[in-house]
Amino acid sequence: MTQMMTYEVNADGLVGPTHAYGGLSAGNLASQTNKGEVSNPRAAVKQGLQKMKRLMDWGVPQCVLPPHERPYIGFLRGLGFGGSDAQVWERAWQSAPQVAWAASSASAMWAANAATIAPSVDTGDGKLHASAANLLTMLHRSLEGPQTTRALQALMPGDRFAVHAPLHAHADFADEGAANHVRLCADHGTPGVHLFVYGRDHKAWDGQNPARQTLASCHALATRHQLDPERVVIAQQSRMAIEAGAFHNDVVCVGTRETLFYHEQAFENPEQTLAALRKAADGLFEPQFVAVSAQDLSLEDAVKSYLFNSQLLSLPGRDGLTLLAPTETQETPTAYAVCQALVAGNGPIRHVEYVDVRQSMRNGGGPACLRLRVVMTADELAAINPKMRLDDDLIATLGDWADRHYREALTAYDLRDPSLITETREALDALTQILGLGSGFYPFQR
Ligand code: SUG
Repeated sequence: MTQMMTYEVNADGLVGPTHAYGGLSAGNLASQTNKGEVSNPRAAVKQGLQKMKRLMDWGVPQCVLPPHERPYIGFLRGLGFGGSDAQVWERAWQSAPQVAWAASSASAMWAANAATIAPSVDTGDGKLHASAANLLTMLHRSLEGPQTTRALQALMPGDRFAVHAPLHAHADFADEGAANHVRLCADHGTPGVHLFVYGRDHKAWDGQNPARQTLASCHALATRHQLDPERVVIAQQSRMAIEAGAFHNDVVCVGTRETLFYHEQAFENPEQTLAALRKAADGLFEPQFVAVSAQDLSLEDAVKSYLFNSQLLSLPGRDGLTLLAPTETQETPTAYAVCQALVAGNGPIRHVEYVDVRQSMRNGGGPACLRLRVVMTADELAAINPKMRLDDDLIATLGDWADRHYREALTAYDLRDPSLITETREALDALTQILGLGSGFYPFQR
């Protein structure tokens, strides 16, 4: 039997025009440290595009997910702010600045939190399943789910895709998407093992930093995606990692194909987790575990360098896996030493390259946060919205679009400027055409 070509498609979130440093995420050290800094939206969107181009040039099918409508005036109206759009905006800033900050956040750029994906080879009904995340824990992120669902439907139209709305909006089902999920497999097109990682169960959480992903949501995702229970592993993230600033598991762990690359303090019960993965992979493949010890890299340096928030890629024409790490990894001596050792050794990770996504990193979003991986067969890939797939023309068009519509710098004061409302809507209207998103894609267009 000839096996159909299958691809690990990457869909990156396009950084929105209101990219800013609001200090909105408790437990995310970069977000807290850089609160109030001046941001550079144009540089940010360009850094993202450069990264996407790098993957595209490596032969990875690369798609783009549109930013959401921000400032989100409709959300503020729902909270009772009235008058013209400009008045709504001004009143929100006056009486509830934290809510106004949330309504302006460009956080949908972190596509690893957009959804959890199950490739069709793994699902009971043979469809590719995608569940938009509810992101309930942080106010600014809780606004994303419905628009993300629309974006995923625009990317993956038709019956072969099952795009689900976010899980029920209750704290027990708090879900942060693929940032807490890893799929391992022999080859993208063969059946895989799904590792779901949760921070807390239904009991009260007594940690300092919020644990965002729940056990119940992991179960619910595995069930609605019709995964084989024998190929599912649900593991607890270590409390220590969360308290050290790993607000998502992808800050301390990344995996692809047979390989899981992780910090030894990533899981609450590491031996149990590895044994469960071995068992779930039995008969499919031999998992390769690449652990980094706390002695070689403290959790503190793991969080500072974002080593594990790299993209781990199996690239056409290259032996072994390639790690695309943030520049901060190169600049953190301990993390850089780990990378040097990987390349010098004969483990599964043979290449390490670096990418500058500093604008995103200052909010705690590394290379892996910016992308959602969607394993697709050739037929599925042929069925996606072609206008959301990156090629050199689209890169150039989006670069021009950003030059036209994005500000070079944005301060907290600039965010309050009511002209930002029209400015961002013009940008998104133009983008709707470029990406073929259909009519009424954004709330303000309806
Ligand atoms: O949810 N930062 C995001 C970063 C998300 C990173 N994603 C992954 N690890 N996959 C978050 O904490 C900060 C926004 C601000 O402070 O303005 C923020 O939302």
